[in-house]
Formats: sequence, C-alpha cells, structure tokens
Amino acid sequence: MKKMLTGLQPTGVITLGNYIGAIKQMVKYQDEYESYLFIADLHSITVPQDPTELSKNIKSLLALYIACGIDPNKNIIFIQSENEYHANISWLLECNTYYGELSRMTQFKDKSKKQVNFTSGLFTYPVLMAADILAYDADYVPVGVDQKQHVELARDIAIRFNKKYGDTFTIPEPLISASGTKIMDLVDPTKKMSKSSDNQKGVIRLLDDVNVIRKKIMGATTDSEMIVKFDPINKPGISNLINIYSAITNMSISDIESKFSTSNYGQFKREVADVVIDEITKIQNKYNEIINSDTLNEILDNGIKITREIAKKKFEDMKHKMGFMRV
Ligand code: ATP
Ligand code: LTN
Repeated sequence: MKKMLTGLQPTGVITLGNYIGAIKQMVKYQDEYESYLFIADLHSITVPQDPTELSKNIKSLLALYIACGIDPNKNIIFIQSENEYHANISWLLECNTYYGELSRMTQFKDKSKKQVNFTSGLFTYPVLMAADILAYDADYVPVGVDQKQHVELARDIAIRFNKKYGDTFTIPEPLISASGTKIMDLVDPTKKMSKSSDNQKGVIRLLDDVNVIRKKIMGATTDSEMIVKFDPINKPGISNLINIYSAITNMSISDIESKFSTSNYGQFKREVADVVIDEITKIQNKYNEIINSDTLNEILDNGIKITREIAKKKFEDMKHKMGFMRV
C-alpha cells in the first residue's frame, strides 16, 4: 500500500486555506493509502511562539484534525516533537543539503524579510520537513502549492542520499489538490490566506463564529465588473470565491460560472457563505464534542508508539550507511 504523509504547524487556528489545501486531501485519500498525519510543532518555533499558546494550539489542532474527518483508525496521528528521531535524521540530511539549495527556498525569502532577526532554524526548516517525509518513506505528500518547493527539495535530497550511500529512501511526490487551489486572503486576494496573517478580516478560521464568517465573506474584496467569472489575474477576489465554492461543493469552475451567470455579487457571496458555514458548522460541532475527551491522548499514545519505531529504524539505517558504527 502506498504511503501518504503530511503535517500542519500549530501556529494558530487553522484556516479555510489549510483545510482545503491539506486536510481535505488527507480525508479524501485516507481509505486508499497508509496515512500519517502529524502536528509540526518543531517547525512552528522557526518563528517566535508563546509557550502557553503553543501547547493550546497543539491540542486544538489535533481535535480539529479529527473534527475535519480524519479518522484515527485510518491515520497514524502524532506530535513531531515527541518523536526525537525527526531532529536526529534532519541533522544527517542537513549535512547532505547545500546552502545554495536552501537559499533558493521562496518561503524562506518571504518569511525572513518579515522579521528583523530570524533564526537559523527558519533557514534549515525545509531539511526538517524532508526528514519528516523521508523517515516514513512517504510516496505522497498532500500540501498546498506554497509547500511544493519544499517537497521537491526533499526529493532532491533523497535522490542524492540514495546515490551516495545506497538505496535508503522512497522518492516522495507532492499531492496538490485537483484545482491546484491556493486560497487567497479575502481582503487582499493577491496574498495567500495564512494562519499567521495580521488582518483577521481576510482569513476564515475553522473556529470563527459563523456570523463572523458570513460578514467576512460578504465583505470580501471583488471588482466592479459584476460578472461571476474565473479570471485570477483581472478578478482575483471573485476567482478566489469561485475556488472556495468549488473546493467545498466539488462543482467545476465552469458549472459554477453557469449557475451564477445571472447573479449579482451579493447573491453569489451569500451562497458561498452558506456552503462554507454549513461545512464549518459540522466541524465545530464535532470539535466541541471531542476537545476535552480522553480519546485525544489515546490517539497520540498510539501514534508515537508506531512512528518512533519506524523513524528509529530509518535513523539507524542512515547512521550505519554513513559510517557511524564501531569497528
Ligand atoms: P503560517 O501562516 O503559520 O505560515 P499557513 O497558514 O501557511 O501557516 P501551514 O501550517 O504552513 O499554514 O500549512 C499547512 C498546510 O496548509 C500546508 O500544506 C499548506 O500548503 C496548506 N496551506 C496553507 N495555506 C493555504 C492556502 N491559503 N491555500 C491552500 N493551502 C494552504
Ligand atoms: N512545512 C509545512 C508543514 C510540514 C510538512 C512536513 C508538510 C512540516 N513537515 C512534512 C508535509 C510533510 C508547512 O508549513 N505547511
């Protein structure tokens, strides 16, 4: 059975973008693949985190995974920092990754610009991500397009390591949602909808009050043309709403254009809000049911037990091949 793996950072309540770009993909394929889903808490500290907030966000993200339809019986779910082998493997891979390669990562370029003083962890972040993926020989990595370059780097590192030390890793492939969707900020639709965005109005979070969600969608930036037509260059706001509607309802872009051909933007936005709220209400109900249950700890105990074994084996294999042994 092919393996699939992904992780999300506990950097705040996840957005509709995270849900559509990563989680929905995991749910869609959970019956087909052996699935690993983790909380990338080690990645989150590449930018400053408040410790109390961080622990809360970790728990909340776990509950949201389940609330979004991730079945704990079909997925191995764990916390990255509980598995010490990820950081160990990452170091061995770091010494097989070039400075030039990491310098070309566009996320690093963007995120480092936003801070006066950024850490070296922000720079080596993609290597830890490669370790997460390669430790489990994942075949597929469901991510939003913004992470594609990192998965490609993981491929390059795996190919290089295999060539140098012999066959060790499966070469992973990014799994991008069918429409290649990147959900954009509702206020500035040229910018990715991001968990850590400063402008709350542009970001829909899965735990937002539904009335707030409706207000955000009704207030989304559009254009003056008044035609519901997909044209990301000239009509980024409307195209973003079409993408959201399409991802939630599974309707094609052209069917959506026909359905709303005689609607004005207000009517279209109301319908987008209806389908988004319907989906998010189900998620919130499930979340409230499980957030304080013991099941969450049981899921994590099971996950760490399984994944520690697998990652340990990979680490030992790498060490052996690299010459770390007594002779
Ligand atoms: P941060 O703002 O902290 O960088 P983020 O919102 O970009 O967070 P991540 O935790 O980095 O979220 O990403 C989790 C997953 O969600 C990744 O697979 C990423 O590609 C996907 N993702 C994030 N934002 C979007 C978006 N706007 N559209 C589609 N997919 C997205
Ligand atoms: N870098 C990713 C989170 C992440 C991840 C991974 C995704 C860490 N390790 C391994 C897929 C596979 C992000 O910021 N979204």
